Amino acid sequence: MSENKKLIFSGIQPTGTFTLGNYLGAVKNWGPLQDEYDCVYSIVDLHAITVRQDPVKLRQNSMQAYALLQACGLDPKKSILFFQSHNKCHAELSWVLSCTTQFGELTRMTQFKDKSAKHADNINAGLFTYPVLMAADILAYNADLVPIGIDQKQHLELARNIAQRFNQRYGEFFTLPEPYIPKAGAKIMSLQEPTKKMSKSDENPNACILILDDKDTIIRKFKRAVTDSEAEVRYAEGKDGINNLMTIYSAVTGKTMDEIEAEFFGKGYGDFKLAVGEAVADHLEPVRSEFSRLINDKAYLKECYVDGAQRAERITQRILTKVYRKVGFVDAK
Ligand code: ATP
Ligand code: LTN
Repeated sequence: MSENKKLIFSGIQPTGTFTLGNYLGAVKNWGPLQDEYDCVYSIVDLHAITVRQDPVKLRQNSMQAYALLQACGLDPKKSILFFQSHNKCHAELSWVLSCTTQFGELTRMTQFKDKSAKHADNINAGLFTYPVLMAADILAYNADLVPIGIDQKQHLELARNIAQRFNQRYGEFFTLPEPYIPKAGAKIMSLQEPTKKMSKSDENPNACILILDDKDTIIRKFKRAVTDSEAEVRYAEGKDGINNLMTIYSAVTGKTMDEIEAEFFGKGYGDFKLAVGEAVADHLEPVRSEFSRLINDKAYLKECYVDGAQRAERITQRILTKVYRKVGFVDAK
């Protein structure tokens, strides 16, 4: 890590295969940042257990997510790629920060409201304090920028508030992190209910494209995507399904909305859906083939994540030691 480059931190939960939403809203944008910034990317397994996870599946999903990061263009030599649970500083800092976070702030988090409605039989304390751990992830590195989809903006604002409050109480210390939200693809919607965000944990398999789906599956899911009763490929209010498909097509082809409208002028939704399906499948093909190569090389992956965790801990231990001193704990050494 260099002194003069800005630092980026982001994380993704190992709660299942990444969706096209995770990819376009987050992971796809992480690779191109690697040259300009010092980047730290984490598989946030501590966050994943805020909803019930089967231990065997969690371990599989975690290895899959780690391989997927690399398949999506992240280079373990350029960036730090690691599992959150392998660096103890995240959980330790989280405790300190939880003591500068107010109950009222956490009750306002929309993700907490959504997830506690969805998992009414398991509204655990971790689900409630989830955003404090996320703040710790970011502040443990004094990160400058945090690339995320739009749904995480509220959590990032909370992280800034926590940092500010800590700085007021103990003296200037934490950098206030800025969100980095992509212009196209910051919120990809469900293919079945286009007013809801596409999510890994959606029960309806037709609602989301998984980045490891094969070409036929991708095309079939797009064919079934919910649209409207018109037949015009046009970006407009009330056309949530079509707007979403146009956003996806634009994000994978680089075409503007005007260009897309011109390309499909006079054609029906069937042609458009097929074109979106083919463009997405072709775009994801290199990710899929790189993933199948990597996932079979467990020894290599282990080498990468062990090294990643050591490098991550080296940064955060220095910061955590200073935090402990500021708070008033007696030096351990
Ligand atoms: P879960 O369904 O398990 O809560 P998720 O699919 O929402 O998970 P996360 O691991 O919480 O995914 O998010 C990883 C990153 O992907 C975050 O930066 C988040 O903002 C982004 N992201 C998630 N869903 C979408 C989406 N539909 N569109 C754009 N970005 C998204
Ligand atoms: N809460 C995020 C995942 C996450 C994260 C982070 C993102 C955990 N820690 C730190 C950015 C920075 C989510 O996507 N649900």
